[in-house]
Amino acid sequence: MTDVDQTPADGLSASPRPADLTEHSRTGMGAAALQRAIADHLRYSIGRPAAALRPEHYYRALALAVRDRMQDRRVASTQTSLDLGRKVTCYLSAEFLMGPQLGNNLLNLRMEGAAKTALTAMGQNLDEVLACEPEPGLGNGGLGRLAACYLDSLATLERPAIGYGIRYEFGIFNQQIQDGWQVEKTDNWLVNGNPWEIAKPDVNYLVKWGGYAEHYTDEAGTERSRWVAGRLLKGVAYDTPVQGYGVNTCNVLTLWSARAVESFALEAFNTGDYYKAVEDEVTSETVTKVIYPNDEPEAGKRLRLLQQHFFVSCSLQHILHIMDDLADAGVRELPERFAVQLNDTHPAIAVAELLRLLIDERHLDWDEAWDITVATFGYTNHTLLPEALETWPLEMFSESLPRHLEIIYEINHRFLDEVRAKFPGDGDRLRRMSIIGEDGNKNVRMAHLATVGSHAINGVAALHSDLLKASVLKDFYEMWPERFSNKTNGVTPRRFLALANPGLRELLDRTVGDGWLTDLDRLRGLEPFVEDASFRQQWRDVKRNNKARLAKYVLSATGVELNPNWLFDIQVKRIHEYKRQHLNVLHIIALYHRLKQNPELSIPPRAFIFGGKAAPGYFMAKRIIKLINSVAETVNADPDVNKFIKVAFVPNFNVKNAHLVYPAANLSEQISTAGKEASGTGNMKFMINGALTIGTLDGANVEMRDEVGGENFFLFGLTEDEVQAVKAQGYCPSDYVDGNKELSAVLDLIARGTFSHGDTDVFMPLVDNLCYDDPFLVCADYASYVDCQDRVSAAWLDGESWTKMSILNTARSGKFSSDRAIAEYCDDIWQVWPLKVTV
Ligand code: 26Q
Repeated sequence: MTDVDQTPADGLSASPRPADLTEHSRTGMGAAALQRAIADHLRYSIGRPAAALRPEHYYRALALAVRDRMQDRRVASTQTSLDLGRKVTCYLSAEFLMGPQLGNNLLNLRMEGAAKTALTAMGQNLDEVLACEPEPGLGNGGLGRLAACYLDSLATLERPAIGYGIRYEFGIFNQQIQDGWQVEKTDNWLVNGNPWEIAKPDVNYLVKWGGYAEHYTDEAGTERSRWVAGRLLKGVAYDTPVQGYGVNTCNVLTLWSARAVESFALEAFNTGDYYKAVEDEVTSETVTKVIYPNDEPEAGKRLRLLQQHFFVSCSLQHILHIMDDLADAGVRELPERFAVQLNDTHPAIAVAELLRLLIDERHLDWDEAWDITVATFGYTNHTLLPEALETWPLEMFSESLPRHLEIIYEINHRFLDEVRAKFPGDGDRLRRMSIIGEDGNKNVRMAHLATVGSHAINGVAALHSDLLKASVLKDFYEMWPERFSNKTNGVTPRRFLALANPGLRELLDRTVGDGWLTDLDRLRGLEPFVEDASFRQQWRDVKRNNKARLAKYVLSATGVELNPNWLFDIQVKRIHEYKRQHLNVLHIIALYHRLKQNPELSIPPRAFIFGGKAAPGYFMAKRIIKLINSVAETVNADPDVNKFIKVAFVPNFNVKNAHLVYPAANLSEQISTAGKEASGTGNMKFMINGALTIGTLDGANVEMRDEVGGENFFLFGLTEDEVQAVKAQGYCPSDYVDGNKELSAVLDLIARGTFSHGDTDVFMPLVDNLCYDDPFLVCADYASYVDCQDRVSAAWLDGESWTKMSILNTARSGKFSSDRAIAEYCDDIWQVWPLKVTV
């Protein structure tokens, strides 16, 4: 924690009121004003008698007081960008995994000291109050958290921005572990209200669905189309302020919530089936009820398409509404005023929706509307996995969005003409590039729609962007090479270093000064201290405390006791076969096997820690969780082995407990099959917190290794090229199993029921999958992985050398700040520039 800051920090101006003890209680940045504000909110907003106040009431009161302080900056930020006619980034994302807000907002306002002082004076403890905040789990994992990191960086870099998304009433399910299995519980994050959001019932838009498209000739004799909806919904805005660090810029996250439409509005609107629409009123609100998990086998759900269309339509209508209010610009200036980024294909329907709004509702002609659309949108791709590329069955699409389908046909027609002109006589290319897929049943390919409708397309790590250009979007790259670029992901050091790791924050402040928090490259200043033995001891002390903090949490959450002196080896991320948590488990079982075979054996002790959710319908992923817990149960209870290894599965991995996890790692597991993980961002969160990585040449691991140096990174496994080659030769996992005694023994232990009380059925599907199919080359990479882990153990024995490598990982992690990533997006794609806000 930094010193108690009673006065506003540099860059954060206070309101034009006396900045002393008489500071205004809505805006004053000092402890005294804040204490008065908390007292006011306890009385006037929460309305509880003093005797009935508990920490959660202080949480809400403090949150409201902090929100008040952001509100002045929020209003000033919008006003400044509108007045000066500055371009704004709109980040469209079906997910924003924001994490708890109070600690982060106090940090960014530089009010942590004031909050501590104020609460202490009121007999409360800040940490206890912070712990009361529920997790707003409006995302699945990497993609949603990336959107949240990018909002933090946009505000910190003083770039005007709006995040647009969905206000899910229920966030991602809470994971419980029962008898080793994942059990899903609904996440009712709004039960006690949400102090951060401001409902804006007057900011609302109508959204159509179903029905049919109609063609007519207007009074001037022009042929036009209109959409006669089968159903109408209303979207209402909820605004959450997003405060930049140490600046006055406070941007906004606007999330849309679905409502039934009042019947007068139904009449005013030309709906196809009025009575059906009225009946549907009760179900309107289900549209934003719950977030869909990724990796669901049955992903093509109509409600999911409705969610996407709903939030996209509201957001675009809102943007056009702002354009209408501008005195100095018409809708034709849209690309000069707004850059709209599509976070994966989930909002890709925006391409057709913007055209519809411009052509059908504003009567622009096609060419004009098309040029505006392409100049406005950018598209970020987050996956190469063919099964994860979004497509919608044509029939469902035409029933749901009939006018959009017509528009997509027109886009496709004109686009394929262009392809024909550039590559004459290449019918195969036309089939490959068409927005309408004909593979099996006809479908709409959302990645093709997003690509054709955008002037800029990017991948999320260098390797991923290269593979994108060489595989799924190869034809498009050949058509428009200048539209493609790479934007390697980043993470915000405010949340994932300063907030999550206060011990390291303090050490860094003392060592390199506090500028690193907004200029992460300054961590390079740590490099000379690598040779300073007393600094290394301080570094170890910080890590040791973080490990003790995590051990305490793991004990309370699982009953497993971990020794903070052991090597903490951690893999936290969504459970997926391509991420290969089972490869990690095979290594643990190999150690178990060695220790059981050889009672004399002594190995450096390690705690293996896992965390992550599986999609509820993902059979294999759920079995991997069961295997981890079963191995944990067996290993932890066996005195022959539990002196050397222990295993824990942290239930319900989320942003809140991630704060405890990343800072406690000695070793970060980034072991996906090369070519499968687009980037990864957890890998970066571990690195900035001083963990060493064991990893494949996949996603951003490649660039992390380039930055830190191969000598400070544990590399193993096939490269992407080698993976392709092995597959081309007809990969046969049993060759690898038969050729490796230890691997055979390990698989045999699982199959024989060693970890399942003799049950030979429960893990059979997993073992069979590895032996006969192994789509992610676990067996092919096994030997290389286990060898590498032996090198890790050897390296751990030299504590001084390990510490040096740990320091260098943090020192050389500057590239992976989301500030660097956002600066690249702003400079290369969005043309959105810094804007100083004064309040
Ligand atoms: C799609 C259709 C229906 C229901 C759900 C979905 C859905 C939802 C979320 C599909 C995918 C996601 C999330 C994907 C994701 O998190 N991808 C990750 O993005 C990170 C940020 O770029 C990368 O670092 C990871 O490599 C990538 O896996």
